[in-house]
Amino acid sequence: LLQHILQDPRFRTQGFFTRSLDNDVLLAKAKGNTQDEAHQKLLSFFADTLINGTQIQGQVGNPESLHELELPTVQDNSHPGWRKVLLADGPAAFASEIRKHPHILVSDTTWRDAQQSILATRVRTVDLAKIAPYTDVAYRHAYSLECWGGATFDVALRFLHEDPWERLRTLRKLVPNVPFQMLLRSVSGLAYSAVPHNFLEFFTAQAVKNGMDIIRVFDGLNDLSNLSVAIAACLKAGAVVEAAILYTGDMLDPGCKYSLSYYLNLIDGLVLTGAHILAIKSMSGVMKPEAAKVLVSAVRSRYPDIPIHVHTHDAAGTGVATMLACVEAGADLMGRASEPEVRLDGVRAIDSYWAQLRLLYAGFDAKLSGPDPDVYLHEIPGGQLTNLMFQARELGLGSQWKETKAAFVAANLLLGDIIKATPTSKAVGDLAQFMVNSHLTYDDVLARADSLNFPDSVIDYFQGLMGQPFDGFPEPLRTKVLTRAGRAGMAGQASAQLSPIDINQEWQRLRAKHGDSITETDVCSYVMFPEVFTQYRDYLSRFGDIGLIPTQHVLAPLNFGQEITVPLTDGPSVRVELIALQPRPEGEDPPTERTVFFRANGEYRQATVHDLS
Ligand code: 3PY
Ligand code: ZN
Repeated sequence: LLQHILQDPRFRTQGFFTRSLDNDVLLAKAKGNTQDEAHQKLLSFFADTLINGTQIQGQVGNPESLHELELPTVQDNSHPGWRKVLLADGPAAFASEIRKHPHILVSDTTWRDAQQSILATRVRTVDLAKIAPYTDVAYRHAYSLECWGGATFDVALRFLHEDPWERLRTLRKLVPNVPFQMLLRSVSGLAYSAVPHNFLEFFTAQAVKNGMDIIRVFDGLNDLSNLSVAIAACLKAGAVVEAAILYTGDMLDPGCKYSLSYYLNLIDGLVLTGAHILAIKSMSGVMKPEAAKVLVSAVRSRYPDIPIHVHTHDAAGTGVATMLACVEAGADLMGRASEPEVRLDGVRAIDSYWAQLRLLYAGFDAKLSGPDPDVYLHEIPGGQLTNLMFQARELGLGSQWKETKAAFVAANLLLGDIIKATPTSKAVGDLAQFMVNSHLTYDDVLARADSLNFPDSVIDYFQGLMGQPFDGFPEPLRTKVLTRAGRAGMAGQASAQLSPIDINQEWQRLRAKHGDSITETDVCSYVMFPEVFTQYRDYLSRFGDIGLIPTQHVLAPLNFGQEITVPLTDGPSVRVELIALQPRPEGEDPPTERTVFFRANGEYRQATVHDLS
């Protein structure tokens, strides 16, 4: 077949006998045809996926179904949606209407926390966009759709090769009626340690401008000064602000340092910031029903007017019981438990879409076999739990997961038995993996701290870039780690101590490097994730925008002889058929170059890629 193609006169006249993928793109560029250039990048993408496997890193095994996802039928819903109230009356009135509302309200986390905790945050925008209009109708009564922030931003750029801002804008257009909610890692923004204050203000303003409604602000150490600074930025940006406390340990255990009075003190401070809503976030799912009842009742009686939003995970299997306890204790309603107004028919229809999607993304599914009360011991947050399990499984060592969990417990104690949510949970996780890989025990770390090369996140934590633990850093470990790293510890709020970023200058610099298409939201991505953003732009120049390619053709190679139609972001869709693959040259091991032959819109084309398989 290959011979046949090579002899085809039409193929020869295309003139694509260039050697490498980059040359193919250059050639198309030289011809001054941007559409041709876009097609060439697309073919390079399919060629690379065929030879080297999916470009969405982290897939273990194959999708369990490659069928087109079936969409539900549209339902009616006469409810106007809470976003109308917000747009008409503003955040404060919105919060007060929420509080007065006689029914419990629901926040759906499928697009953010659920896919982060179950599918390694790999769900692509195109698949969210498909179900978005139905979600806007079926969830019309919902308080919010949590859809952004947390790991979604980083993973979109790093692994999905797509722009998280474009996701926000796309979904916003498709969901005009239900409020959108995001997470903010207090003064870290969406990054892993503090960002300068002026940038935090710029970023949160951009988030609102691009369609965000509600920002839940949490801090990986429950550091009130961090929280206050971040909340002020979000209020200035015009968002509805949820101030969150992170629930850790077992509040009713007298030995636990995170006691009821610890949380109530924190909440007193948060109320003073002017945040519209209080959130209790049990990111690992360790808040037991009885503790939840005590905590929510105490907050409710102290602050009768402020809405309370509870978030938990079902890691130990007690999530539902905890939620019911919170409702009974007065979370987010007028004092009497009342059923939410959820449209079950609509929700069920959407659920069937997600069940199919889960098969498509099966290679990223953490495949939790059921609840595991071990979480009460290790307290690993939901998103991180599956991430660490996944990594342990990828290493293929049966005992690795058990060891990682034990090391996580030891690492948490070494860092001071801290609150654990991004970025502090990452510091604990990185230290745990470092201990497993280097066969270090708790005592080894303490004894050899002056000579160990600790992970960067651990050094950032000890430096004070993630805030201050409420009972101080453990010594002498902190001093030893910082001395070894040549850094000085910071006291007080970190983002105020960082030099402001000249946002215009960054913008000009990025334009000089990547061209005039760079926008202010690109600047935000770059500031928080400089390397990842640069890699993303390099990816675009090699493979183009892959955002609209159907996921079944992104997670699995094309079949020979099957013609598919691929929509492109700029320009009309293109018909692509995979025709032939050059065999690996005899005797040559990878890396080598191989050419793949296609028909695109009826014309023979080729793309040459490095075989790294
Ligand atoms: C994140 O920041 O990614 C979280 O999920 C925190 O719970
Ligand atoms: Zn969560």
